[in-house]
Amino acid sequence: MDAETVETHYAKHHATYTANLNKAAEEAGVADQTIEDILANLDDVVDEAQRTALKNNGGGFYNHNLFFEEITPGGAKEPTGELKAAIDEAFGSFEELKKQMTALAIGQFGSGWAWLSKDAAGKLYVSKSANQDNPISLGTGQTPIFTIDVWEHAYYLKYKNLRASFVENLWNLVNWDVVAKNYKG
Ligand code: MN3
Repeated sequence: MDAETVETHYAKHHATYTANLNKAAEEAGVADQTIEDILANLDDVVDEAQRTALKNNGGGFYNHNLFFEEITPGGAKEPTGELKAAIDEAFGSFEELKKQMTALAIGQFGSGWAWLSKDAAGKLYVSKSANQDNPISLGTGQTPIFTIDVWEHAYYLKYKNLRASFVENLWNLVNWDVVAKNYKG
């Protein structure tokens, strides 16, 4: 991943979502809640414009936190320990997880995300979502532990229209110690 993409994505896009989330949370009276609680309880926000602002900017904040943390340099280059066991149980192998999640990421029509998530029992699932939606705001009962951003701003400066090349390369950047920490979370 090139420096200009990361700089624009983190310091501009992510910063804007964060600022707009803070504003929306103040307006909706939920600024004292965790981001997970805000996204899980969007239905409690009666005002539709406030609810939409929280969903989109709260999702943008949460999703990008996960994304940028998981590509922290260093760490294990592939899943180990309990996480590896859970991946093998759910998908058969790490290669099969990569295959399924890559297909979801490439197949997401328009802007969105691909997800690896866990349920309360630690079982793993893959999914995709549009816009800044995520498994929490969609009410799936799952908690994301790894994600792939397939908005064009995540790859267009370097990869142009080649989303598949970006997704294939992203697997090389993942710090699996961070994902393992998210899994234990
Ligand atoms: Mn993004």
